[in-house]
Amino acid sequence: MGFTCGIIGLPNAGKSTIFNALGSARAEVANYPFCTINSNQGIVPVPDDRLQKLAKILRPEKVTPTTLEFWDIAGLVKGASRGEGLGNQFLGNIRNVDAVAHVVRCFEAENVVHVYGSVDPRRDIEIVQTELILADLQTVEKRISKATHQAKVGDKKSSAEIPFLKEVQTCLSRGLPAKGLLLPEEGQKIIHSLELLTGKPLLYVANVSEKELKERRWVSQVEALAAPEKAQVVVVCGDLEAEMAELSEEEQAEFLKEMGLTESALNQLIRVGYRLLNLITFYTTVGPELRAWTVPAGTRAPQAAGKIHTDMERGFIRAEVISLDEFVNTRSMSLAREKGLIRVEGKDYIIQDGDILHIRFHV
Ligand SMILES: Nc1nc2c(ncn2[C@@H]2O[C@H](COP(=O)(O)OP(=O)(O)O)[C@@H](O)[C@H]2O)c(=O)[nH]1
Ligand SMILES: [Mg+2]
Repeated sequence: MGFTCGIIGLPNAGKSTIFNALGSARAEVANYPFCTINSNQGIVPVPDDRLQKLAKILRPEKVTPTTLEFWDIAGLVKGASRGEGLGNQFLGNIRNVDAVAHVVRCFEAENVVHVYGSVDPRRDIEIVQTELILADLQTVEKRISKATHQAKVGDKKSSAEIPFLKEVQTCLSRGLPAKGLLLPEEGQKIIHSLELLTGKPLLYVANVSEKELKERRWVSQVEALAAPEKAQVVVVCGDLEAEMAELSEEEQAEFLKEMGLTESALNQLIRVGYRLLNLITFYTTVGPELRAWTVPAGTRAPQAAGKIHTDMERGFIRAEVISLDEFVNTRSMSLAREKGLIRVEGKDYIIQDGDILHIRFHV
């Protein structure tokens, strides 16, 4: 199962430009190509300093990073929640992603029309958010009427749901996203089952010109709107990143140095997107391959083993675990073993970010 981040925003915000340029973000993870599933779905390697550190010590034949999938979701305009433009297709696609990257236009360009006439991040964000909220309101209201009907014929579960649903309805009618709502676990579960668009983790991508990169006139507007939602803002210079995508790896590094940057904004976007999903990374070093794997925080050892191979979950015996930091300090597995740094963990062990695992299993 892959984790997906949907790129949304108004037309001509630079979504496709950023999506296409994501292919160049492989700079830090050599030899792992951007893989296009189709024109608007692509898989990118997640930049990972720790993996590079491990590779330097272990010198494996092959290094495989973990990946994140991006979707370039087209078609949001005012009225999308009522099916305007590509509204229905848009809503269907965004329902299927795990997190959302909202691209906001913060660049002026005479040759690129703005559907609403001018650069105005505040207005643009509001338009997009309003459509998402309206779509969610429809979802909740449908569920309320269904639950009310079932409660009338004596369904206790449905009548218990109604107060929570009403709370979500009130929140959305006030123009607020569902994810800000604090409900008890029972309520959270109901919300989760509704798959609300405004319940998904979200980050903003401010697509800027080189001029705006220095001035931050519009970026500061995006930041001001993001702050109360505790959402991250990644500043990307879309056309610059697209130019960079054409360069070789060495040229890219040189280019970044000239700009006074340490990494491409797209790498940052991938990193932030990954963090947003509440995922952790563990590593395996079996045979010639060093590999990073992704699981949701809170995953237990057998299920993590199941990511590698279903047989490993079924026949799970135990996991031998060392944290990446401890391994990097010792620099050798056999030395780590001698020092007793490798722990033996059972099926209830919860995987920690940065664990290096060796799974023992029956075949
Ligand atoms: N000047 C400038 N143009 C950009 C930038 N990002 C995208 N564009 C241009 O804006 C137009 C629309 O971009 P596109 O990525 O197709 O927007 P989308 O509709 O959101 O997918 C294209 O002609 C891009 O070349 C940018 O940062 N600066
Ligand atoms: Mg596009």
